[in-house]
Amino acid sequence: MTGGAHDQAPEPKILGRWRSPLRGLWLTSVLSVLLLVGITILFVTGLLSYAAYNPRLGSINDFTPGRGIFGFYLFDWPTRPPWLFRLNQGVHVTLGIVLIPVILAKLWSVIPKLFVWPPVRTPANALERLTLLMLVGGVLFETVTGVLDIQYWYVFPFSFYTAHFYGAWVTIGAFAAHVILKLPRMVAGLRSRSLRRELRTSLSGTEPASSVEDDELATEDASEPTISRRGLLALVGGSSVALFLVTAGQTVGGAWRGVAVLAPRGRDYGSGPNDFPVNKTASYRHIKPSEMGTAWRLSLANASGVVRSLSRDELLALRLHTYELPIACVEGWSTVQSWTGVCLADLARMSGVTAPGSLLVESLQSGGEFGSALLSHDQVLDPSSLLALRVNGADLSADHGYPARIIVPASPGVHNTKWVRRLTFAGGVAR
Ligand SMILES: Nc1nc2c(c(=O)[nH]1)N[C@H]1C(S)=C(S)[C@@H](COP(=O)(O)O)O[C@H]1N2
Ligand SMILES: [Mo]
Repeated sequence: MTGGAHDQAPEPKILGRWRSPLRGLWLTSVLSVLLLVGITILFVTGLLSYAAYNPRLGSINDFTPGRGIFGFYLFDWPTRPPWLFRLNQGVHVTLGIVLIPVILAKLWSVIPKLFVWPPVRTPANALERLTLLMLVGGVLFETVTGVLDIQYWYVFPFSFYTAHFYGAWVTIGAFAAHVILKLPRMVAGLRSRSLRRELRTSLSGTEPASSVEDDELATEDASEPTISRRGLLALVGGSSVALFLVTAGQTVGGAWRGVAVLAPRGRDYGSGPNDFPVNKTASYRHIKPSEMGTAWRLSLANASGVVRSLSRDELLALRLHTYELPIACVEGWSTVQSWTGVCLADLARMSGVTAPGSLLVESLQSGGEFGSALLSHDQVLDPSSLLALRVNGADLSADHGYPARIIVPASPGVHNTKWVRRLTFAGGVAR
């Protein structure tokens, strides 16, 4: 052992005055367990969300540069059950929001440790500090970009998808290292006090952490408590519940939608069959009324070019099907509606393709995001995948994609392209 470097290391000092008697290993450990479970779920649902875009089909679906090995787990996103993406994304977005008070409380509980001076004392300690920096920075970055995105404040000078994706991998790498380093202490921390007893202890009975917890997280010269541990946990839990109540309505729907005040597209849209959230309106996407009028034609194409051109009336004369299917936006809101239209599989057949592969959907939209999408072979062949013409018994409204839009079960909202102009089916062509 060459303990030299360690022996000469100066005693670490804490900058600033943090004297809460609640701060200690037990409190930090309780908050850590919540984050251990929560962040793991966020990571898994986040990866699934990325897979749901079917990025392997081509750069139209995903423009993340150099995805490389980070795409190792990708698979063809299924079409069943139809609520799969709705559930995944509802959990991802709602949980991300609900965890914000827990993250803040956790940072509060360890803040003296973040301001230890000198910041780096030994090589091992330097590594620990680096993972900590990546973890705290990563969690804050993912939370801030996520919240800004679902509030439609696209203020970042970079692509949200790319940034949130790489941010997630940085965060999870640091998270894994942190868990490996701290798990034994977390378990010890949880054992240092009884949760049941703390939940029965009021302010007058609250003793400083340093009396029980043998750890540098506890303050030596602690001040008198102004809140009990139970009070602090209630404050954090209460904030999380409040956030849940004002967000979850955008996924759960029904009467809840009215209280989803934090969900910008979760509220009411007047009345009538087209009364459900609109992501981007026709005018926002510069779709001219003349383009959606009687001159509109749907082009059916295969590898050798356009083979058929159909008016809306001709489409309405084909065999129509009606299904209850969700639109589930990546930003967390979702809604189930009753769609009527032509099966994509029937249109594939009409395009002359014998064994349909993928499908390129193009809309009237020129420029901006989500004007086109690539659907997989399974998505084309699912019997309830539709080119929808009507919703809830009425014609689609202009904002919901008139004259025709895509509705594919379990797919992310971005792939439910509105104002469709051309469908190009890949696959063998009968001669
Ligand atoms: N052409 C086009 N289609 C589009 C979009 C778009 O911006 N342009 N937005 C997509 C997104 S992100 C979602 S969530 C759904 C929302 O459909 P809605 O506005 O009818 O509710 O439409 C999808 N279809
Ligand atoms: Mo969306």
